[in-house]
Amino acid sequence: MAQELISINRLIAMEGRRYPKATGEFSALMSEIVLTAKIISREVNKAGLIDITGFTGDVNVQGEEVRKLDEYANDLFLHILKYSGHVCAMASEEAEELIQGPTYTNSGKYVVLLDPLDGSSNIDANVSIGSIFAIYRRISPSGESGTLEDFLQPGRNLVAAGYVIYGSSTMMVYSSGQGVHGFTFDSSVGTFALSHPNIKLPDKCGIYSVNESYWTKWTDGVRKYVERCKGIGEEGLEKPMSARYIGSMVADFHRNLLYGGIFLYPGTVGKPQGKLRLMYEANPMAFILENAGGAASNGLIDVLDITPTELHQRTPLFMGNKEEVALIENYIKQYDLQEELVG
Ligand code: P6P
Repeated sequence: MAQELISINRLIAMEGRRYPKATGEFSALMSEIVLTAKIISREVNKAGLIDITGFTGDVNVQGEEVRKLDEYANDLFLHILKYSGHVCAMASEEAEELIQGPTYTNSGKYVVLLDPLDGSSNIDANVSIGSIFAIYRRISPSGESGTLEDFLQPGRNLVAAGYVIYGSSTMMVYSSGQGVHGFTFDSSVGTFALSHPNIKLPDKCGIYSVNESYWTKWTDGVRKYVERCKGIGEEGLEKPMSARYIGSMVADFHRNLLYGGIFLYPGTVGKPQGKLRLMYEANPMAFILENAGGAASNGLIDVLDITPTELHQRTPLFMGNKEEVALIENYIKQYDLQEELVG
């Protein structure tokens, strides 16, 4: 008998039935995100064939040159979600300010934060890239526009988070706090089919992912930990970990989630908060990891416990196997007295 095809929409509906008061609005919101992912997947997969790669000539809030595909992905996410009626406001890596919808969307129960196309510097090299989303329940009164306070919630409050990886196949990995599930896009039927139910981070951590070109700018604690991974010094592992770094966080994260590994983007002497953004990169990935049995830290505390103060704030990020994250925190406590270097 053919294996039962469980679509992401069906799994989300199944999860929703566990909540007697569920109105179906969350499921409908997720359907809009799924639709957006399908369209972006189509465009990413033909990007080399049409003039949609390369730069637009614009610069985003991060001061990064915007590529045509990430502008396309941003515009599409915002357009589809803006008019869905389920979202009272949105935030995006590509936009300085909050994005509000038309008045009728002021009754939307949720807010969504987006990294519409993470790793976009890799687009022209045909390297896997991804979209990241994070969903909070609004805290401002229904009927009014969404506010900044709706967004500046600790990651612990997330209702759901997920990412889409546009690679050899397109996958969506998602959690609403009831496990982590992976869906592979089957273009022949136009649906994301459940392919990786209830993903759990493997116990063995055989991979470390970090851009070692920043070695000289790290703190001593971070260097000591990476030396351990490389099998260097008294505390070096007898069997060093494998070094794997794609430079596209969604791709590095996805590989480590399935194979077991530790991802580091530390702060540096010049940039103690590092590069990655808390609200729409670190928090959603931390939420997924904790639901898969892993951990994510800024070097001092769990990422999900950070109280946000700014929409685009950055954070040092150490995420993967719990034991490895705890070890990094211990190295930082032991060697790095200057707390400002670790966020
Ligand atoms: P670096 C891509 O630009 C990104 O935001 C993440 O996807 C990735 O992990 C990181 O930056 C790579 O940064 O400094 O190592 O090139």
